[in-house]
Amino acid sequence: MSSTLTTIFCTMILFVSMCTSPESSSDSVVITVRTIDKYATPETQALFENLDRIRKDNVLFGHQDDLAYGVNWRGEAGRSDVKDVTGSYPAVYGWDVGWIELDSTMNLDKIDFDEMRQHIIDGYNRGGVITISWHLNNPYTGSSSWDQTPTAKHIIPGGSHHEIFKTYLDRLAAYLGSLKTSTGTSIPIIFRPWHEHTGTWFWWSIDFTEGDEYAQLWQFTVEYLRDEKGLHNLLYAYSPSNTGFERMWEAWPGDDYVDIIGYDDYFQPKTGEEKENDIRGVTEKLIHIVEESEKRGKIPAFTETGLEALPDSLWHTTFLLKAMKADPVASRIAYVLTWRNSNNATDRPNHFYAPYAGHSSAADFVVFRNDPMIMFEDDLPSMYIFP
Ligand code: BMA
Repeated sequence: MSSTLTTIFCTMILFVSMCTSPESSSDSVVITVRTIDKYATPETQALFENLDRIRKDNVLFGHQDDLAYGVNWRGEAGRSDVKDVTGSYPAVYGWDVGWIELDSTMNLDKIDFDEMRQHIIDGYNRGGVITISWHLNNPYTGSSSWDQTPTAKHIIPGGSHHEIFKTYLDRLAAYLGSLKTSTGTSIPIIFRPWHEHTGTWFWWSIDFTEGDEYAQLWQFTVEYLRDEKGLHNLLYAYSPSNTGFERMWEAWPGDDYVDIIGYDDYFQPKTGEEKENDIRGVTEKLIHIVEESEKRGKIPAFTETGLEALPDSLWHTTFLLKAMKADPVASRIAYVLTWRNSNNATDRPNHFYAPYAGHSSAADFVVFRNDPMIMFEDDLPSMYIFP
């Protein structure tokens, strides 16, 4: 397609009569497509626009694996540690599809994929936002995500293991495509692949790639899922780590391949000036994320964070909220996601990031939840109808 035609095509407009506001003078409103997928479903585009609108005043709170298990329970319908403490589910639900590439029935943290699908449908039906990460195994060595063998060059187009990698993407695509409501609506997903690549622990780290191999891996993933597999329910989130944060643009896949820009950052318990230094570090990084996102027409987010086991019982207000509120630019992120509450009996003990009922940080978490800037699920407007 010629570049002029592409430009015309890419500024395609949608006429969405069902979204007409009472003030509209005609039956239709005109909406410019701002997602990288020009064929993104109306619900997916609405999610993008709503996140962009809401972030000016609010930050959505999210939690990983929230509905599947908590510190002291597993597989109880309707339960959530976050809801036990605050009365509301989180506004954002994080899930991980690691092992879907192996055709496994459960993910790497032992969540059955059929159950995960039902949790995703339930969260969406209640108005929540869904984000999915992918701790996939290494298609070159067969080892886990934490393998450090240089691999990208073997799986991008032309690489010896490209076809194997494509089977991984086929299985991923089948699952992402199966996330639909009972009436057949594809559930919009913030898909966050190849995360923390500025760190050194995953096989897709930029430390184990050369030249533009990481960008090629990202671009191929988007093009395969979107253009080859025809998935139009995805927003793509880019999330480097705090480690190597200054290298986040080295491997940038390009503005045409990313909808959401964030970063992942975890903390140690600290007090006094050391704690204040960490807070300043977060605020500065969020400012960078917000400024770059706004410049590029993207949505900024704090894609993963947490203090493991919350030994600082005031962490949510005196660290997380403080860091986001310390600067008006930093506070313009759309959401913050804290990591999972691993089950004490069946999984990793003391590996949790949200308070559970009875934990010493529960009271502070309620104060955090009641802050006017923070949104939980019961604060959300309709995220899937155009604003
Ligand atoms: C990590 C830990 C692991 C888990 C992985 C994927 O940060 O929580 O226990 O397997 O995420 O969810």
